[in-house]
Amino acid sequence: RSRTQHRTPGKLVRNGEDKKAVVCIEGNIASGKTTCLEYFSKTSNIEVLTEPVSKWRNVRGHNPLALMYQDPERWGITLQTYVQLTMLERHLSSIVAPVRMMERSIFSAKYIFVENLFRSGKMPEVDYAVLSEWFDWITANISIPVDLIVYLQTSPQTCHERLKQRCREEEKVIPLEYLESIHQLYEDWLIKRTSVPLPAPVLVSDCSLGFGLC
Ligand code: DCP
Repeated sequence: RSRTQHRTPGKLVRNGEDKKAVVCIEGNIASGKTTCLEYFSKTSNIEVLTEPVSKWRNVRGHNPLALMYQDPERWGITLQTYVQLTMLERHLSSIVAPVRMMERSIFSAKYIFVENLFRSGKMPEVDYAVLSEWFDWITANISIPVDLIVYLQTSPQTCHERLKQRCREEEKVIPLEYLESIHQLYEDWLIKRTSVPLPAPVLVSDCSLGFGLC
């Protein structure tokens, strides 16, 4: 097999001269992740993977993202199962540049979004248990290398303003309280570090006034 073919994350990635770095950009909905990644996509030696949100809006003609916002109790597991699959695909895809920057991760999908649905009473316990079993199996059996987490720390109010401006159809129903819950879970995970394990060191970027590099 050629070098590029057997670039299985967690194997060659860790191998001396061929080591490649994986950076996950994390942050609330509309915190500026896409703007951040667009900046880096113009530089050389960095490959950028944006979130597979277009897939979440159209899987064989269905829109699980919209369904989840309409009725989270019924469709939360549907969306999050698909998110978990598409994020895993991203993590395991061949890395072509010395540095990979990717939007979010399989970790925040579970630790932030699934957790939020469950804690807010919008996901039945059995759905949460099944998703947790899947997540635990994946992370125990598949190497998912992450070298750095960059946390775009933004106030929920700022995210809400940006959300209203960008007007994505599915997201019109998102209230400020939803963004506050997501924010709190991110803070517990990446700042207070009181909740779940950290897969990598964290770099915090204050993005309340916009993305700093612009
Ligand atoms: N989403 C979800 N569950 C996940 C991941 C995302 O319900 N596990 C939802 C939240 C948003 C949509 O998917 O409604 C898109 O997610 P992002 O916030 O990650 O993407 P944005 O485009 O909003 O990011 P940004 O504005 O920071 O670039």
